[in-house]
Amino acid sequence: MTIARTDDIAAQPATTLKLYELAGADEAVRFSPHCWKIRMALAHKGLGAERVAWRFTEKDVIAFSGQGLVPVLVDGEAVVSDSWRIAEYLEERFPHPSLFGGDTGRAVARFVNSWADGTLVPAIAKVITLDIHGGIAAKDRDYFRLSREKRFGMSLEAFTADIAAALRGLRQALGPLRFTLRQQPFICGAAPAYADYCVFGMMMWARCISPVELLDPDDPVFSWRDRLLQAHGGLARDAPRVK
Ligand SMILES: N[C@@H](CCC(=O)N[C@@H](CS)C(=O)NCC(=O)O)C(=O)O
Repeated sequence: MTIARTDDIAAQPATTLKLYELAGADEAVRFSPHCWKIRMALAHKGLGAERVAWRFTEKDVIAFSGQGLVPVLVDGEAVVSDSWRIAEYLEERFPHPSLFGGDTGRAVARFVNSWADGTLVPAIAKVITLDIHGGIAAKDRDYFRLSREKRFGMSLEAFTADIAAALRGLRQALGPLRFTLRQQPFICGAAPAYADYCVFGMMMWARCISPVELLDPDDPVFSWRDRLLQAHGGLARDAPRVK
């Protein structure tokens, strides 16, 4: 199956989709895990979108969405925020190929999304938070430091003080995924779908903004990540990373 790349707008059916994505100091570096879920979902459906770079402190730019986080998807008159809600919107508006494979698949994908957000985000944050601080626009740095130090209850430096221990914790947390991928190439079976993108978004978060390698090359999760890096014409493989 050939699926056009999200950023290859010329190859896409005419749509009015616009996706607001978190960008680093280099606006080509789009590192948000939740935005990556949607980039992969759009590619899965062969949809193009105008990708708008957005910075943490540009709350006014997305105020029209009624909240302050990205991704935000605009489809004509429709404005949708929150990656899970955007995935559901895309599934309804552009049913084929499916992101979920029906109601049961949607329910399981919701669990995988919650696991990624609830377990993997904090585990990876312990590895890459200082790299995020270094890779974002200068105007975002104070906001990022203050908001995250409040969230973590300690300085960014203290939070990321033991990266080796954080990597061990992450690799342990990936156990259920590792066991699954010993039996099948993707979380969703023979081919990737939204549950894969929920977890892969986490991997792209680190890959785009940090030089730290999260995975051991012998890990089945490493090979799975590699398959997704190549998917949809290498969209993720070719994505700009912080220098
Ligand atoms: N549950 C939301 C989370 C979105 C989210 O946390 N987005 C981050 C970027 S990864 C953001 O916009 N942060 C802005 C801020 O912290 O002010 C989703 O799945 O879309």
